[in-house]
Amino acid sequence: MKPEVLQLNPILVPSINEKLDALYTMRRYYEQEDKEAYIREVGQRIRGVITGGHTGISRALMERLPSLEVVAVNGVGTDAVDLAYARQRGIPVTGTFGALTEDVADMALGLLLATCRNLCAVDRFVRDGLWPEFPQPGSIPLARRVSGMQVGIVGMGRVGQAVAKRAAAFGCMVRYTDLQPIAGVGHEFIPELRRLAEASDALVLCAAADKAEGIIDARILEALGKGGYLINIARGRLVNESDLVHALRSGAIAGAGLDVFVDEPNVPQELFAMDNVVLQAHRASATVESRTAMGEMVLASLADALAGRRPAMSLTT
Ligand code: 8YV
Repeated sequence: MKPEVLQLNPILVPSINEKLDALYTMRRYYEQEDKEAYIREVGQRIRGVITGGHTGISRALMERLPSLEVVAVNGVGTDAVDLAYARQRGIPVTGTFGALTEDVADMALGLLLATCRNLCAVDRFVRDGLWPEFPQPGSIPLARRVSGMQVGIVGMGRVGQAVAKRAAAFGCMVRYTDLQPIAGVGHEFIPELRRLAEASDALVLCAAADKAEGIIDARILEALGKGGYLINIARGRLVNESDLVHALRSGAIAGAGLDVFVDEPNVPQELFAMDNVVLQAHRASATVESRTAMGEMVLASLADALAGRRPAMSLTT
């Protein structure tokens, strides 16, 4: 009998789904109308869970899966999983570490460029047929140069380092903060986030959310200043969103490029009318290449755990 695996989020790569279906009895939770009844029906037999980084799994749901042997997160953020509880039960919680680094860093640079150079606002201006109507050069405000900016990276893990590499290639001066200096990183380490914000034209958030919830608030945005930009490709809850809306509205910062939000898929409505804000829908790892590599890592984690081996990407065992 094939092991039963509960899948909390869809995977968009057909080859990965084919492999999952060949190896396991897939229980696609996200397709169920009555999730409660579904867990009553299949919960006892579930040996593996696949979930997304943002979705994670609640402790309450894990408690209803007595045969659970592995939680494979199809992502790198494990902040939505109760790791201490998993550890207590001896359940490996795995991530897809390294699989999405380059794409997430590309998105950070894409958002920085799009925000500073007004790419989306000007795209709308052209599409809406406004250029012939307002052909004067002054109809579109001048943009902000990205090359040579002072870039502050918050969280110098794999993604932070990949962002640093790209920013340096644009001639940017890179500084960073983290819980401690990161070995092998040559950029200047600034322990206090506020000082980093003061020294930066753009802050790029690359930190895990579990130890950093709400760290970007009015005080930090004020330190970033009127000419400053905030880029977030990590987690929405790193930011106090109402402080951010207020800072953008009052001109306390110059703009923001955001891929992630506190209450996805709900985005603060106030941002929709702001041309100095570029919005994405949690898309940083959403390439065929990353999602295929991530899916392969999920498959490897399930295979190891269900064969009684410790998965290489386990954080809890
Ligand atoms: C993914 C993420 O969108 O890696 C993470 O933690 O949030 C994202 O890259 C998500 O995990 C896909 O399911």
